[in-house]
Amino acid sequence: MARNPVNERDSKMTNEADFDAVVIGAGLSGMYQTYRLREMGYRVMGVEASDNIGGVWHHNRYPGARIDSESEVYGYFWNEQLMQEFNWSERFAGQPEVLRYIYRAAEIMDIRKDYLFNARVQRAVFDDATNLWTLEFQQAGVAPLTARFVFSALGPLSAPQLPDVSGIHTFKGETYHTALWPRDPDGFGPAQLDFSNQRVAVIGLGSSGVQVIQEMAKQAGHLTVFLRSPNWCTPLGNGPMTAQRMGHIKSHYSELVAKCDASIAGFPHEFIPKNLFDVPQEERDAKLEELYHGPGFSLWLGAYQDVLSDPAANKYVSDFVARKIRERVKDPRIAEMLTPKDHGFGLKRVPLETNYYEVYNQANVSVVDLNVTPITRITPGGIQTTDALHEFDVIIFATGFDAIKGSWTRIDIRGSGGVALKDEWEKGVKTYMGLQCPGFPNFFTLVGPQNGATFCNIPRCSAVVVDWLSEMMAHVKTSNIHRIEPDQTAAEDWTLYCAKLMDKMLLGQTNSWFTGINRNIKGRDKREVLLFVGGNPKFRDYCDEVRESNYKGFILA
Ligand code: NA7
Repeated sequence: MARNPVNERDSKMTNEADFDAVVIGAGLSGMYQTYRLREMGYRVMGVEASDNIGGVWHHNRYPGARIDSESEVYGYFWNEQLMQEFNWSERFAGQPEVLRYIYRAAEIMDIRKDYLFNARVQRAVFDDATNLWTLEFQQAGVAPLTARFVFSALGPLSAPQLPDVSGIHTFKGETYHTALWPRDPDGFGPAQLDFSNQRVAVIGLGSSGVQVIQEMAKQAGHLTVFLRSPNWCTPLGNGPMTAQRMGHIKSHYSELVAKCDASIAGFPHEFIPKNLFDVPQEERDAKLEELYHGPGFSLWLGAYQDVLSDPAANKYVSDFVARKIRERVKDPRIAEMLTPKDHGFGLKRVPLETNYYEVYNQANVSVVDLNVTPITRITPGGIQTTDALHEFDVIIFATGFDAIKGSWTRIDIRGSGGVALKDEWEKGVKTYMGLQCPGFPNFFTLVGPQNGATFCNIPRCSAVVVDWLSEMMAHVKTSNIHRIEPDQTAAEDWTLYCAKLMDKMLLGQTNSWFTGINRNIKGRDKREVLLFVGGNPKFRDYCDEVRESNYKGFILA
């Protein structure tokens, strides 16, 4: 049952704010934050743009969508009941199963009643006189509300981005964006669409593109892949989750949690504490082979410690994966097209795949190299490139997101003195711990730019953030604090720290959504410091230090 803000407001007329806190977003982070605040006795309300919970798993229902982290480490480690009760059916769960897990988690937290759905925040304005935020919504029927604290759990990958190509609306066939896929009205997955005998185009070769291509190659009459920047993809290693394996996981959860917590990115993979060239060639080649066939991010996050920082070690692994591509793709011309030239292995998000490269050996699959013949426009019949009109029934845009910043900059957020967050971020993102921006009191970003959870297994690492913020909110309650904002210098130092960490990594010198580059958005052609790449343990240590020093760097009043 959704909440009715009008009634809530009427019943709270004597209070200065409608709510103590409002949480924006009903994804995994937002739901947990709402739950924690409610359990602490705060008057909290969750607001969600969509009509249901689940965040990215509610929207990204394209065929083939699944997690790239081991099922058992994707979720709420804090919820013992859920950990012991839920049985995953695959080692890397598909989107419908992840959403089913989220529904069960919501049931356990009894969280739906705390949310107002179909309420997309359009504007959030801070009032210096009262230290309150007013939220206004896009939907005309949703009344504005006021709250002292805003927890924005918007998700770093939730603002879908179409390609900057003219004519999209003139296309007479069907168009889909992977992150806005039609839903099965009665189930957890996608709507039942029939692609057999259809001529299908896919634009985009990120994680979503790779997953949807694998599936469309099975379903479509003919599939044409429009390739601009291929990625280094490695095998997912999926398979059924046996009852025996699930039982073993359940009886060893504490070890698993400890393993994830000790790792850089919250996954059960750890870098080998040796440099690649310090290991004899035969041994390292055997290790790379083993990791390539290992589950999940084994090769990306479990290889030698210098692979993502030393150019020679990185080239060695890139050459290894390039050989794999050549072995798996029969046509050497296509293998060459699918081999990245603009970045080394692991310097952009590594898509995980299942028979992806073999798809290009199928008779019903062809490739258009946009680096040779770019798209000029979309026409009623299909996609026009510089040399031909390619005709289609369906175009799938796997073109990603306005990543990390976009979910926030698409809302008109006005801080102290009416300053717009968007304008501030255009000058350069500056945050303290990726949790607050100077000039935006009482406004928290949960998995936002420069936060420890953003370059991490998000459900695991965002829970760290939620727990920490909740402890801070306990302090707020006992100390009667009305205003929290970061000190300018603390934010400058944090941003500099993030930049220094990023500089040590080769991915900081690579154009990707990790570094704020988006070729479809004007002005997004310069690299930015959007990630904290120091790793989960370092972030947690920093959080502990700040809490123990009475929240140094924050101004509490
Ligand atoms: P990504 O990783 O941002 O991938 C988007 C892809 O779309 C990428 O290959 C882009 O190529 C391509 N793209 C975007 N615009 C165009 C145009 N105009 N023409 C051709 N190709 C284009 O998004 P995903 O949804 O796959 O994944 C995002 C994250 O979600 C993923 O890492 C997981 O964590 C979940 P480009 O690189 O711009 O040349």
